[in-house]
Formats: sequence, C-alpha cells, structure tokens
Amino acid sequence: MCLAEYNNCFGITYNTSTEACTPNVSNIISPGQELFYHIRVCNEAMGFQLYTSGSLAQCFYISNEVINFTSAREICEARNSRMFMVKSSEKLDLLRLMVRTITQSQTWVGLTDIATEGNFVWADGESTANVSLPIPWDEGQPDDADNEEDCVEMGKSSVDFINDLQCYKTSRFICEAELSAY
Ligand SMILES: [Ca+2]
Ligand SMILES: [Ca+2]
Repeated sequence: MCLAEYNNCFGITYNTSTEACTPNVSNIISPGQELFYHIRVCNEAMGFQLYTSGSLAQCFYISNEVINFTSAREICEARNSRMFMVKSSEKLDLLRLMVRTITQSQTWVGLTDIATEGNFVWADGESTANVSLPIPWDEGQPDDADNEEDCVEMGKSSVDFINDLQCYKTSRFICEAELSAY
C-alpha cells in the first residue's frame, strides 16, 4: 500500500495503528510504526549521494573537479543527471548549505543564457518564467559583465546568492539525479 503511493521516496514509515504512510522520514520512529527503507537509492558507483532538505530527497554528485561550465554540463549528462537547478526553496537551502560546507568555493549552477542573452534557462530546458521561486540573484546581478557572462555560479562573491560569470572560468559543480530503483 505504502509502496504504490510513495514509489519515488527513499524511505517510508507505515504506522500500524493508524495505517498512515509517511514518506522520506528519518530513522527515528515511534512505537507502532514500521519503517521501510531504500525503496529507491542513489547511484553511489557514479559518486552520487542522497541529500535531504525539508520534503526533498534527491541524489547529488558534488565535484572535486574544477572545470568550465560546458565540461561540467557534459559530465553531469554523461552520468544521466543535470547540473544543480534551484526551482524550490528546499533546493535553494540545500545549495547554500553545500556551498557553505562542502564546495566552499564558486560552484556552477545549472542556469545559463548562452542561447539568448538575458533569457536564462534551467539545465533541463525549463524557462525561469515557469518557476515560482524568484531566481536568487546577488545584488546587481546578472550584469553580463563585458558582454560575456552567460553561465551562473554561487559562492564567488556570495555564499547565498548567484551571479552570472564567464562560461570559460573554472568552478566546482554539482549534478542532481532522481532516486532510482535497483
Ligand atoms: Ca549573459
Ligand atoms: Ca556577473
């Protein structure tokens, strides 16, 4: 019953007295609850790990490589994933945490206006106009400095906000993937 409803979750608690299913819970459970774990997992062989933020549970590959934007995008796509996209407040919280505590340096985000100047598009092709969360631009950004900033990073001047930067500059990057059944 739980499995059919919450097929995309990494874990489910089933409460035997109320018969309620709760997705993506921690391993702290109360009496009367039964825990189902690892319905779906991350591809650890490719370097992905599960990270959670609020109701979000997703797989991320955090690079040690420091490379240009196009190379970072190619690596994510070769791993059946996309560069990190910031379409929800949970994702924004998670990105800020990762930049503050893990990459601790400028980090590519999956957002670019390479195709049409000023028209920023997420790594999956979705227009930013379709996403309700405002783009977390740093003050005065995007500024397309020297008419050549078409790629986006967090962490260079601000650990909490994003900035457009030249795509040939080199940064760490994060790939995101959905949990998969194995
Ligand atoms: Ca630009
Ligand atoms: Ca800029």
